[in-house]
Formats: sequence, C-alpha cells, structure tokens
Amino acid sequence: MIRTVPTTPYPDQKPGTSGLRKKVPVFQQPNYPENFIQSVFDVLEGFAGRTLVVGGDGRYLNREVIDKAIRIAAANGFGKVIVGQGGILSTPAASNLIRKYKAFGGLILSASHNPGGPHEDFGIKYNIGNGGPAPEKVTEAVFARSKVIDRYRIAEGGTVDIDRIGETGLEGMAVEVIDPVADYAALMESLFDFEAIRSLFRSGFRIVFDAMHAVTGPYATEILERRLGAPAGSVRNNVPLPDFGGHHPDPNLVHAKALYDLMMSPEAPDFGAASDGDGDRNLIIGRGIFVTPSDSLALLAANAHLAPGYRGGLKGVARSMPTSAAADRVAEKLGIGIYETPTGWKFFGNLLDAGMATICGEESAGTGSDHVREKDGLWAVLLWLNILAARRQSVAEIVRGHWREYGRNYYSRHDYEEVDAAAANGLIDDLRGKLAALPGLKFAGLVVEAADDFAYHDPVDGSVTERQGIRVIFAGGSRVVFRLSGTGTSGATLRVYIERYEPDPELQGQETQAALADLIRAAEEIAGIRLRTGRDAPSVIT
Ligand code: VG1
Ligand code: CO
Repeated sequence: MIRTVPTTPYPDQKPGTSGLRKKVPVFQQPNYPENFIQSVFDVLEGFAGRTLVVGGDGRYLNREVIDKAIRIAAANGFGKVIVGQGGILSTPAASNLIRKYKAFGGLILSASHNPGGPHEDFGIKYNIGNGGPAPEKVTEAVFARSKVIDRYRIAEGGTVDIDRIGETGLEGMAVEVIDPVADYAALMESLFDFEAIRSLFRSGFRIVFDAMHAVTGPYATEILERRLGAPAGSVRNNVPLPDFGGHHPDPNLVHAKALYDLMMSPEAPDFGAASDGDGDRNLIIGRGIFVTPSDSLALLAANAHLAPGYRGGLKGVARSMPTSAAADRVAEKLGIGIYETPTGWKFFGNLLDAGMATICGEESAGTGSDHVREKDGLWAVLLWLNILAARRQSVAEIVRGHWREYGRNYYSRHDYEEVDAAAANGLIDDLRGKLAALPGLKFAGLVVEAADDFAYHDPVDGSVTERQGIRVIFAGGSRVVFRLSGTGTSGATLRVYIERYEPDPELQGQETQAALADLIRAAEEIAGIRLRTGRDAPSVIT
C-alpha cells in the first residue's frame, strides 16, 4: 500500500562536500532519512519508470535506510531499483552501475572515512545519471526543499529481501538484487593488464591490502586474490562490519598505522595499500616509502599509458586546489590540460563528461578517471600494480625517479579536528578580511607574493563557486592553504595545507615536516591557529 505521510522539516539537512552527513542518532529521529530522500525526489524531474541504484558501505543503519529508500522510490514512481546484495555497494561500484545500466541516478549510503556505529556517522548522497555526485545546484535545491517538506510517500507492507540475488517487486516497481562485485570487477579487467599483474604476483611480488573492515573487502578479495592470484591473506580486515571493528576507516598514516609500520619494517611486502569506508579513497605505501596522494596522482598521470585502458594517452588532468602542483608538471610535459577545482569530487564531473580530463585527484587520498564519476580506491591500486608490472622497479625507485625528473613537491596537511565552530569561522573570516594586505609581508622569513580566496569558474557550464579556500603564495610556488572541512559532523575541522617545491635532487631526501618547517611557522604567524583554536598541535598530520 502506498501511503502519504505528513512530516515536519528538519532545518539542518544541508549536503556538505559529499552528501548529508550526521551522527547516527540524528538520522534516527522520526522521518529524518525519509524527509531527505523525499526532498531529493521532489527536486528531480522525469524519473517515472526509470531505474535508481541503491547501496552503501555496510555501516550501522545501512540496511534500515536502504529499506526506506526502496519503499520511497516505489511510492514516487521509479520503475526499478538495483541494489547490491546485502545492501553493499562501494561508491565507485555504484557509480559504475548507474552508468552501465543507464539509471536515472543513485542513492549512496555512506559517511566515507568517518567512523560508524550507533554513536558515529551516517550519510546519504544522491548521484546523477552520469554516475557522479549531484552538482551544487541540485544539492542546494534539495536543501531548500528539505526546509519546507510537509509529506513523504512510502510503500508500506510486503517484504524486500536484499539478501537474495534476483528480481522481485514492490507496488509495481521492480527490485533487482545484484552481486555488488561482478560489474565492477569486469570494468577493472577492461582497463588493466590482468595477465601482466598475474605474472608479477607469480614472480614473488607481495602485496598487503588493508580493507579496514569496510566495503572494499569483498571487492579486493575477488580481484586481488581470486582473479590476480595474490596469495590468500593478502587482503586484510576484509569483512565489512557495521562499526568497522571500532576503527576509523580512514586510510591515512594515523588510522592505517599498522599498515604503515609494516611497510617500514624489515618484513615489509613490496606494496601496501588501503581504502576507506566506501571504497573511493586509496593509500599507497611502497616498501620503506609512503607515497603522498598528490605525488601518486602525478605518478599515475605520468605512467597511465602503461595500462591498456589509457594506452591512447590522457586528455587532461584535474586536481582539487589544495592538492599539490606535482601533477601540473606532468601535464605540462605531456602537453595536456590541467584544471584546478574546488575540493570535492562533484567538481570533476563536468570536465570528465566534456572529455577535457581523463585522470583526477585530490590530496585527501582520492584518485580516479573517466571510467566512473567518483574517485576509486581499488582502481588506483590496480593502476599502480599495472605500472609496477610493466616497469618491474620498486615503488621507491619509481617515486625517486619521478622527483629527479620533475622535482619534488614536499606536501603535508595539518587538520585541527572538532574545534569550536565560531573560532574556526572567525579565523577564516579574519584571513579573508586581510588578504589584500598580505602581499609583501614577511612571515617566518618568507615573503608573501599573492593571497586570495579561491573561486572556481567552471569552464564547461560557466558556473562560479566562491570562497573555496584561502591561498597564501610565497616565492617558488610554495604555499599555505586554509579551509574548513565540509564533511565533519561535530564542531569544525580546520585544514591547513602546506607545500614547497624542490627541484634539486640533492635536497629531495629531507623529512617532510622538517622540509616544510618555515612554511608551517608562517601559517601559524598568519592565522594565529594556536590562540584561536586553543590547540598546540594538529590532531592529524598527513
Ligand atoms: C574531504 C576531503 C575531500 C573529499 C571529501 C569527501 O572533504 O578533503 O578532498 O572530496 O572529504 O571524501 P572536507 O570538506 O572534509 O575537506 V570521501 O572519501 O567522503 O567521499
Ligand atoms: Co570515501
């Protein structure tokens, strides 16, 4: 039976950098997910009879919200829902399904790298027909709608069994439960030289992939162990758990420390990698060497032609503004376009659709290409493996060779998490207010050459997105960027991004924080972080 249920709006359903993210108890309020999902459908047009892809990263609330989403979709007139078995779909796999089956769009349930469980985070994101996150004009419309919504429609009664593969129905809508891995694995086989990677493993090459008890477990086990022949046990923590085993499924040097320590030890395998809650991020560590995501983007762009899917070369490279300029030098050498976008994958969508960029990346451990419209953790791991299989050099040799050729961009991000929101906003507002006065001033002995608040002019649709981060630029391309996170769920998170270019191979072997020490002091002098946040040190350094 289809019912129209009266409801009252919640004022806080504003989608952030990637969708609506809140604590689980917030999502457990009466009608909270219903309001948001109905608000999404209310602003969309033309989906009657069309397909919706639904799936999530398996975190706490995943099943409940999937059941609601299917019922609300049926009541609103979708023709079909495609859902991953058990409610599981990684973010890139969902993007692929939307594209492959020409769905109208998809709902992805995840809070990505944020922790899960009854007191942790949950999230809902709407993706459009190109497979990518909805652009700002859609998310803004959803937010506006959520503030006035007064009813939602839902199909009640009947069961929706998301555990049995096959097609059933609900109030005239088809519900197809599919294997979450099969289509994605096939896509990867079409892009990479699986035979070359198999022979790399046969030669004794060893990998450890940490799925962090998140969504990539089943994907990595199928692809790395079953199809590529990595020894059983190469994929660790491979069972998705609703609370990720109590850890943050964030593949960085803090939350994937066990992997990092292994890779720095005498027992290190050749290659270490990890992915996040929803499978769109990647961490790459060679034996004895961590590869920064910004460097990884540059390296993948420089070597992508070694993989069959990119043999014809790249159309262009795009990176988010805070990502280091390492990729710019590769694009310059290849003679292809380089684009600088605001933080968040949704800004790459137009460039990918228009055929202006092939590979995109963010400093936050996200890389991907035009094969889907999301960043893709396992894709990055497989491209690395394909490159290693073709070059038969170690990760360290490849990285150091890259620095010698292009120069090294020392890079680090300092996060101050859960700081007082008013203090964080005040810090950014004050910086904004004094931008014009900064050029020519000296901080920690470094002279400011330019300062601005990044604004993006989309070259495809002409839209302008302002206030995307304060950039303070010093001589030689060194810079410090300040911005506030759009994905945190408590207080505010201040991110400070620090970068310095070093062309001289003799000076490329320094420890990162030491190499950036002057810039780190300059950032403190410019923004007064300690005084304003009351913090002596960042909560996370990556
Ligand atoms: C962070 C990252 C950003 C990324 C976003 C979503 O956003 O900095 O680069 O796109 O998370 O990643 P913010 O606003 O907190 O800095 V995920 O893995 O949530 O999809
Ligand atoms: Co993610």
